[in-house]
Amino acid sequence: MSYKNKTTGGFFTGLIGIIVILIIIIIGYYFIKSKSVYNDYQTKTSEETKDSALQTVNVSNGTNNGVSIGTSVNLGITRTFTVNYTDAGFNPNTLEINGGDIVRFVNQSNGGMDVSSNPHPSHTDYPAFNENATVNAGGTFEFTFDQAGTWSYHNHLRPNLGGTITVK
Ligand SMILES: [Cu+2]
Repeated sequence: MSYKNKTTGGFFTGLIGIIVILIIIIIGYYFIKSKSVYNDYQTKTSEETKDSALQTVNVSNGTNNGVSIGTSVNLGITRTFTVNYTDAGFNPNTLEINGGDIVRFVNQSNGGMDVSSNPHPSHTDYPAFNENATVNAGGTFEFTFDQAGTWSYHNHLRPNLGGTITVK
């Protein structure tokens, strides 16, 4: 009697065990599937957010500055360097900057300052950089360096005083 019950019990226990395992597998399958769908959704959503954020930046820069999108992106990291010009010369004498950076030449000398690219007197190395004007003591001249290269310059009024700007 006890032998027969054991056999029956063993059979049903085995069957229930198999059903339980199948249910676990099915639940597990749907759990993993729903998780990957959720991850896809998360990735897609964050990409869309990034896209719209980028568009917002471009549009506002384009509106504010009236310049192309490519240029407006650079404006975010544009730096301004100051070079002081005294009766002793330009300080710092050499400067390394990135394309798009601005250099502000400040005239702290007792005379005029006319920043010009080398060579003197033709100023042909980087004509766009030529100040083509004279600022007196206290005046400033700013230039945005867009062209990569090593640009030497001088004060056209005192050609022996100069410096070099390297644009990466
Ligand atoms: Cu010159």
